[in-house]
Amino acid sequence: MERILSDEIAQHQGKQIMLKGWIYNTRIFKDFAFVILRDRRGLVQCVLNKPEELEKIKDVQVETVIEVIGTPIKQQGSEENYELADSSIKIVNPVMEVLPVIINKKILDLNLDTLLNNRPLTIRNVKQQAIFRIHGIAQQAYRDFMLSRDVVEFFPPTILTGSSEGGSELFTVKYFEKDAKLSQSAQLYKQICIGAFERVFAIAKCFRAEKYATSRHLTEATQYEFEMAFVDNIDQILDFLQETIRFMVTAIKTKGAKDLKTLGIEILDVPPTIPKVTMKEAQEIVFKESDGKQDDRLEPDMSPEGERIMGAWAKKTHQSNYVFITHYPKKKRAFYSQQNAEDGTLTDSYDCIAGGFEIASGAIRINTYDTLRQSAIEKGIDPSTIEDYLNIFKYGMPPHAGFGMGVERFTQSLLEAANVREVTMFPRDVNRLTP
Ligand code: AMO
Repeated sequence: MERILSDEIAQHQGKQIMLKGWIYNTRIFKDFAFVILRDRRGLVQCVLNKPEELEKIKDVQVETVIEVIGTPIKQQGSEENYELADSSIKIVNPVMEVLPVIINKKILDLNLDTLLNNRPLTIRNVKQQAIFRIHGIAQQAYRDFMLSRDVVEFFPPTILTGSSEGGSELFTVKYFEKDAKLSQSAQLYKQICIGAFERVFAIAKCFRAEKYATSRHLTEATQYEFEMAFVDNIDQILDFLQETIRFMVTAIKTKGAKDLKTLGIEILDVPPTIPKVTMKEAQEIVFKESDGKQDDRLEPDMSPEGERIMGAWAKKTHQSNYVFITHYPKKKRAFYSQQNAEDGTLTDSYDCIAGGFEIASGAIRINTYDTLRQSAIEKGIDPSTIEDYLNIFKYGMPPHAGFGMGVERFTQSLLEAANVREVTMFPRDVNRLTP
């Protein structure tokens, strides 16, 4: 008999069908029992009333793999819900030990460490599944949007010889007789690629040896990478980022509607124009919005609290989950960021803040060899470690810009998760390398 999925049973009313899945729960009475079966589409109640069937489930535990044959009928008192009547059950693979955590509840009552330590099991929880389906829909939407805009997907390497972002946040790995570095981003490769394709994107892993145990930092993260040629102003690239986000949010609201309902989350539409302010303006807003309590006006960067306040400000004044902040100081941005023409201490750079923290970052890039090489040296990068990248700037690189958006942080902001690890299936951080 062909297997039917849980959300298809209404179409088979009155006919015998087979379901396959896991025992979500059982309720055993004297003459009958309910077995709730979970499959990838949801839950179905199966009614067992033959003594030999009741015997089979006497000692089974939840998460046992089962096959059930029965007849779909409308549940008593319900117009929409169907159950499987007169069911017979086959135990395909019994559970061997008592589960270390209870997962068949709507809301998992576990602290984050327990949730993550038991991830192979806790992903089976219905709400947890919804999170990761949405995470997948977001990535599919990013890819769909990029392809619809004539952007070529490329696949950057992750084992490199040096730094792409500067700083000391690099993992070193033994590479035969040499040491190699794990990629901090696809930055250098996406820039190289625009010389051929003009517009490229990737969904690429990045590794950051950051010892921050914050709610936003992973040591292994993923980025929505993008780079585009013949762009020399911030508005043009931020318009593109705005449309990327809009497309993704719309796709998630449509394709992820069922999962969002399971999670009880309503997502705001992206407004026609995402608010855009310079870093200096943002610091003034933060000062005013906090009644002078948060004063970053003399700081060279946005503080986490400042970002939080900007997120709240965007929501309050523009009904937007997103705000762009532009023109960060040169000393805080990576070597490839173009210096601002009017104020040499600033760069033509930008971040996107969503719901109170940074989810994306980018800049118009330096596109001349000498300036780029000099900028790398000033930031402490040995030019010989990025020679192949630097050399391509001798051979005709157009003005270009791009962005990197955190894949996990995007989902975190969308689902309003307090911690990025909640939306990362198997997170890696300073304290965690398993499961
Ligand atoms: P940046 O270093 O700001 O810029 O990274 C871009 C985005 O990637 C995400 N991200 C992280 N997410 C989780 N844990 C981390 N440790 C982590 N580090 C970064 C963030 C961040 O906004 N090459 C540039 C981008 C560009 O200019 O195109 C870059 O990597 O959401």
